[in-house]
Amino acid sequence: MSVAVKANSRLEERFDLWDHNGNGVIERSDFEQEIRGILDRFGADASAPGAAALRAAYLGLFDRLARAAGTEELSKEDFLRAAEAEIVSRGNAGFAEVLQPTIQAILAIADTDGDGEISPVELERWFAAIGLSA
Ligand SMILES: [Ca+2]
Ligand SMILES: [Ca+2]
Repeated sequence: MSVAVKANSRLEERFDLWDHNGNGVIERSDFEQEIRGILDRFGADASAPGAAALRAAYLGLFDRLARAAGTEELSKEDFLRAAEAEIVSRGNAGFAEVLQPTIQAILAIADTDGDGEISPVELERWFAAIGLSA
């Protein structure tokens, strides 16, 4: 299996995870739900430290993908095309610029004991929050 095909099937899985309401398109409300899910999972609410940054990072990611796709209701095809253009085709730079802010925002919230490190328990909770099994 080529790297491109592998990246594509992972993106397809990501699409299904992000389409929280299962209506076949990714829209802003799906990202809002993702943000709430992450906060819930870590027992945080919208006023928790880091919650605003998480929200900004996720909605920034949505805006970027929506802009690249030219629609605020991304079909799977739209999503794959936008992710390819914004992230995959740009390699490390695309990853760093597009995904790193959301990962950093989650890390800040995932570090529930505030020791500056992510413990195995915190990591497991984080993966569960974004729909990955441990
Ligand atoms: Ca949806
Ligand atoms: Ca920690």
